[in-house]
Amino acid sequence: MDDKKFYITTPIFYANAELHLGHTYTLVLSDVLARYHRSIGDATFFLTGSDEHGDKIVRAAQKEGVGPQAFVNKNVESSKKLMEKLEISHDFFIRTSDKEAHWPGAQKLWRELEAAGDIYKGTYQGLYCVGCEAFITEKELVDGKCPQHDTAPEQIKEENYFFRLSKYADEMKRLLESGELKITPRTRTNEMLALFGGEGHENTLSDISISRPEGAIPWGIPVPNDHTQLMYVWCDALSNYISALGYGREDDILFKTFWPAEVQVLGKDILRFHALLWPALLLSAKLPPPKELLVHGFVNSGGKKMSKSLGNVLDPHEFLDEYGVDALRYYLTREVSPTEDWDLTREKFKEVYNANLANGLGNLVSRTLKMSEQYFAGRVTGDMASVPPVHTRITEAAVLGDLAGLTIPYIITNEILPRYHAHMRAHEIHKAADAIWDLIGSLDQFIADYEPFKLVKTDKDAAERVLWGVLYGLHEIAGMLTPMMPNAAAKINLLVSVSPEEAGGLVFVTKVPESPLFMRKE
Ligand code: ME8
Repeated sequence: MDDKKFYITTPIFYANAELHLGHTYTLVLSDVLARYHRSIGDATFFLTGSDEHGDKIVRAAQKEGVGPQAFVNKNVESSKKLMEKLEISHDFFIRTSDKEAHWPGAQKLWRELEAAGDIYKGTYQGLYCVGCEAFITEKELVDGKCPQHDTAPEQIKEENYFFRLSKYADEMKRLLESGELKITPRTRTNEMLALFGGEGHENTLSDISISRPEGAIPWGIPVPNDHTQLMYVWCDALSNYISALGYGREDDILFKTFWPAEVQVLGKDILRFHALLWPALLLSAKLPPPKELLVHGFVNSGGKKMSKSLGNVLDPHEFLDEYGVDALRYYLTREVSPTEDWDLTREKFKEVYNANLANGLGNLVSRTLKMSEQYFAGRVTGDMASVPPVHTRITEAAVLGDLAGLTIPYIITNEILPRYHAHMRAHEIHKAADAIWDLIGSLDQFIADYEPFKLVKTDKDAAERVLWGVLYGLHEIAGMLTPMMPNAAAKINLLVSVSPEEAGGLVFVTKVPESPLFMRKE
């Protein structure tokens, strides 16, 4: 990975309804990575946005009895509000209906494909799933329905422009096999490679239709030089990743700086478009493909993919309002595996909140700060060398193993931080978070070993050395928490500030919070 720049994108979400917990997951995962890369000094650009054209939008708008533009405006407004509440730190929000920011790039991409000889006119006859905004084959149907949307596709016959996807089959296969276009997790690469034709047709991809007659979907970007046709919504949508950087506009400095993307985050539902169509469009336009696609699993609800069309969505606002942004970001970062499917229940959320936030982190912060205030008037002086070693073998933090004889600063420097950074760089944010909670466990253990609340009566200096070790740990925890829980991290930093001491040590100046960081939920 190029350490100097970091361009990360989320899919642009359909502006046909409010965002639910599935989208929230993509946003939080991407935001943690963007914030992490900013924190290590990478020039970072984080893009998200909304996909506003196509059948699906037009039909949803009609249902509400408003025009498509007014309809998407309303949904975009609420998406942006949600993102604000979630503390998503995107640098730009691209909208495909934006004629200035997006259309020039989308149309330039089209012209490049044309110039490469990769666009031709043909007739499409077959099935179309409006939910997917994609042509679908008989083979893919389950009981005559699209398995993702549980709806029957429509039969259509139209005159369209086609893109010569077949021409890029060899090169695409090479990109995937060599890892030049990396897909995380690796198993998804194999899934994509399996799509390159069947037996006896080893290296084929079929050409695909990339426009629709204006009459069929009267809401989209006109094909350059043929206004009877509109760009197919996926072709329009995928180009957002470069149009947002200024591709096709006069000022394309961001494009020149940031493309290709280091990571494009997406759910497994739209991998094909990103692993096959998108790189082929880029190759045709003589642009490099993204470096990595980070593909996550589904958030399920009642055992099925959470989705607007299935009507089983959980509203992120519910969790934000009841537990706060830190708790939701915590859950999405640490309690789920990015590559698998998972089911969210309110019970599990509460249980984890109480165990790891109200008790784990919250309790450690509050008792440490109380001791600091009570015994040392909120000023604890010390240095790394004087922190005593952990006594007990830490059995709970299995990954850390036997820590007896090691000091907290040693454990942080040699165990916790290297693990944290390695996992963040590998986009394993749940494992990076585990490293933080292992440290929380170690600090709890360290307090249990020395009982500073008793020690202070017999040896105040020794108690100060112990407390200094815990505060040092909390300070490091705040640093590591910043990408995943920026708000909680900022609060801890306000409560535990550092000022250098002349003797080469550090003084932790602490305050007792007015209310607990995480109130226990009964
Ligand atoms: O597909 N679990 O938009 P979309 C996890 N506009 N992630 C989920 C999810 C779930 N249950 N539901 C949605 C589109 N997502 C196109 C994308 S990009 C050029 C165009 C997340 O609103 C996940 O990231 O249907 C998934 O890939 C994306 O939202 C689909 O959002």
